[in-house]
Amino acid sequence: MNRYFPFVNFPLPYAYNALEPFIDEETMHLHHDRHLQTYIDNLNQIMEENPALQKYSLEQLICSWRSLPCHLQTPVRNNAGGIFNHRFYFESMQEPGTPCPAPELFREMRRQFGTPENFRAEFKKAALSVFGSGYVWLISDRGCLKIVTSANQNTPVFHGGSLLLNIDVWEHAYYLKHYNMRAAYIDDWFRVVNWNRAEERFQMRC
Ligand code: MN3
Repeated sequence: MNRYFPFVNFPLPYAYNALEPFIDEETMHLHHDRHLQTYIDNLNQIMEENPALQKYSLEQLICSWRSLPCHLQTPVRNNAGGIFNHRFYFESMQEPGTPCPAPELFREMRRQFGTPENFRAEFKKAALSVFGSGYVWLISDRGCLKIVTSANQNTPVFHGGSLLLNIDVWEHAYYLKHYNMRAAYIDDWFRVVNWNRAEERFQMRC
């Protein structure tokens, strides 16, 4: 992923219809080509108008938005987070049925949650608990798995490889196919999770 200005909307790592029938092609077009593109366009415009920001990476902008001038804090946080969170979300999915071994992550999951099914239930509960728009994340805090939520386009403060997985629960992520049934979307999302990608992140953790 490109981490510095100018930010580019790279193609998805799979076809738009690759996640069918769980996540539909039209949603993927709108989500990637319009929603993510808007965050990229907005952040590029902010960076063009404020060249002093151009030396910062996307991650640095997300971690240090509080140190920016007041009028830039919210737009930088929203748009930098919108890019990072969406890239992370799209990279965390794959064509259903693709083998995706994650032995270390599942071993830790069993240790902490008992079974993968218990983990899924906890994660789903958290995803249903997000009021309005936001994300749910699986993070590794010094090797300890935690489920955390974030509002809007906020990104949990992270250190290196500690973010493992996220689900976008903004309505635009599921409304065309699942209408207002977020629970059905969460169940379908579990069918397309790229656990192998989460395992790679888990092994890179700090
Ligand atoms: Mn989204």
